[in-house]
Amino acid sequence: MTTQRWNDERADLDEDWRKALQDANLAPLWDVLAALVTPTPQGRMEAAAWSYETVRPLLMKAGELISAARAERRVLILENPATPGESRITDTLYAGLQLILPGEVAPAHRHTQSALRFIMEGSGAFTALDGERIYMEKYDLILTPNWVWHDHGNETNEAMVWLDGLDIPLLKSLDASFAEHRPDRGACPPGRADGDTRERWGRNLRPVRGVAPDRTANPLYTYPFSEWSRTLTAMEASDPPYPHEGYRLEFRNPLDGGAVMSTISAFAQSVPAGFHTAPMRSTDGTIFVVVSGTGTIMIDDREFALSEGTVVVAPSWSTRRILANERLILFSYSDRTVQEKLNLWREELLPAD
Ligand code: 1HN
Repeated sequence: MTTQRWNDERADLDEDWRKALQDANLAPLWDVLAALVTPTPQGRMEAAAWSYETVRPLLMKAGELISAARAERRVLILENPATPGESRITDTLYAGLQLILPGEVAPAHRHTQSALRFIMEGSGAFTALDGERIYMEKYDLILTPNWVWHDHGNETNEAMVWLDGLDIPLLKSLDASFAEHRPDRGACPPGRADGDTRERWGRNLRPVRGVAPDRTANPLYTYPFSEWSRTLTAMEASDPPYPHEGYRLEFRNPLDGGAVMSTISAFAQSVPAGFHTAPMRSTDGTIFVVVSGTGTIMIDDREFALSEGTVVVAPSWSTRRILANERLILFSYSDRTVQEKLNLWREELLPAD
């Protein structure tokens, strides 16, 4: 019989050796391997929801307490309840609600984080991208791809609120954050004519000459609700709802047909009144915003009420089902494009129960 030279206890109990490992910045893999390489995603993120009626008065109070100029951006961060203080709603994404009051300017800056804005309230304030003003209407999607100068202004007489979606936690984990501010702390000087990029890129045309052929960064910054909602309506008129999603569209980059930005995918969706979607899950933790309608989303064993302005986060690999009482229109965003580029994205369509 061979002598057993190893036993688990010795590795666990040899305290001097354990201490020497620590001092040398070493650690045994076998202690942690099972937790590192899990058979399925075992993230720490929780499903959560924020109703607009809860958030709005707290945001308006922030409007009394601090100016947009002083705050740089007057935003309440939607924090995943599992990770307070980490400015993340999923492992890779950030969400916040931003308020800009009449007469205010949020000064220009640029950064390597990519941002989207989804307008929740108000009409006619603008975000300027490299000095080009883009006027905002409710439920428009507006992009700020990385390293584009941007400032916001409100020359109307009503408050304007939008959801900011950024890839902040992803860039933090890559440690690839750079940012610059205008020395005068003001807005960018006027650039292209107001709305110019939409005129150029929003009509399914591209110039034959004058744009480098290897350019793939999305030149289109705006996806107005008045247009994207019509595509959903057209689909509803002639196609049956898809069992797992109702009707779902991806906002796309007109140059390559891909995701709107290099790190964030964005979607529009509708679920007809009375429809229950079949359960599904995917590896892209997703943030949903209710545009209109009422219903319920079930995420694993939890249930959240949906009404206009509700924001919900469904973590990676959580099973989700949507029940529409009245026809629901939803906006959503996730890191799906990142996972697809890395050959990591998976989904599972489960049978209706
Ligand atoms: C940012 O640039 C904006 O431009 C909003 O409105 C929120 C959160 C973190 C980092 C940059 C904006 C942000 C942000």
